[in-house]
Amino acid sequence: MQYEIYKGVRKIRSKLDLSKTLMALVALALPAVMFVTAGGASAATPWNLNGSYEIAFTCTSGCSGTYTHDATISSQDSAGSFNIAGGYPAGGSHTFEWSGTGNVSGNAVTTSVNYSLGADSTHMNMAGNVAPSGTMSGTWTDNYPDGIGSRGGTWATTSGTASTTNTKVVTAANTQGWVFNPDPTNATPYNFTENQYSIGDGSLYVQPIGSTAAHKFIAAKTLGTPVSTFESVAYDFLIAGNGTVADADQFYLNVYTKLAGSTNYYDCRYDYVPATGSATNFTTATFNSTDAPSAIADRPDTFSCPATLSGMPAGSTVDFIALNVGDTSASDTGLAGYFDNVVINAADVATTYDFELTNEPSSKDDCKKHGWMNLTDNEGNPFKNQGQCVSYFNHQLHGHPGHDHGHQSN
Ligand SMILES: [Ca+2]
Repeated sequence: MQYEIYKGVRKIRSKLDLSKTLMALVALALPAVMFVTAGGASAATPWNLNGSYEIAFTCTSGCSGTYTHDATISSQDSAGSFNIAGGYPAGGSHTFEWSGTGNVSGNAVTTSVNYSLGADSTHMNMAGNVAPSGTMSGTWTDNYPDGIGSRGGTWATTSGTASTTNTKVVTAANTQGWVFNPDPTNATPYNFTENQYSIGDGSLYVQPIGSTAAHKFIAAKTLGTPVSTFESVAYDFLIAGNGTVADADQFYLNVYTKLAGSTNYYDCRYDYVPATGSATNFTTATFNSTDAPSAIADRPDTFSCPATLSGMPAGSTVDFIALNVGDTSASDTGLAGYFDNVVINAADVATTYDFELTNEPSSKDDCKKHGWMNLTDNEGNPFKNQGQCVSYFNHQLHGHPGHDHGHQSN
């Protein structure tokens, strides 16, 4: 399993490298400012690693076993450099501790730390990658014991995820371009809720599907992104209602593509179906443009769809994506579920869509520069203007220290 994740990351890396080469070629024909973006040595990354993690270190050379450490990453700067400190056992009274620095560039992560407790004189290096969902994994080496040994193995985060530097909060008041139930004739009711979440403190709840076979749920997002820069889609889902783990395949993704200049609804539709899911915890489904899809919808015309999304000809675009619950069969009746943390990776930018019941201002400044348009009160209601947003912050949040901020129920 770990190998599969790593292999997936490697696929993304090679795709990134290819797109950078393409960007460099394009840059030759563009003004000099483009060279700075494409050829600069700066460590552009879509990821913000600051946060708390648990990391499982598996020893494969010079030792054996898996040891889960806790770790805190802080102070990531614009060059991608950060501080990292951790220890073993995770969450307990440490018998081993280490600290040092690291860097994230693109999806690549490196760290260099020294032990300060339990393994004096030991230095450890880690190298790995951030997966589209924000989990991280890679390999490590150290010089235990006494600074002269040689050990190594693999590591993977088991708790905590990197966030993207570009997170959009999706609420009923501001859907950030998402369209829910675009076809009203087969719609299934939904609502935003704080009963479950994988990031933030809310998610989107798809209510139990009705007994009409055509009923299902669709969440669509228009993209218009060139296929050549499209890398991956990841999303978290939780099976609910009368669903079981066998219903993971009912929480699937469609990617609708168009050929250059096409006036068709779509030319090739790539379908991606999760292999596993859970009715107790959120499961992350990740699909890369180079992955073989579960199915391809090919129009009955002279163009034959390539085997993978990434194989679409130059000039093709990803017109939109759709997250689904249900396959319009009678067996969908009673199936429900949750979505959260949709991460779309394109053109080296990862955008996180965080589904939430509310998106309250945390300062007066949040309301300014049209910020109020993205925000809500503690019931998810939008503001009418900047003044109402500022007033809400002053009176409902800031002025009443004991007031319920909407994150707990009274
Ligand atoms: Ca959320």
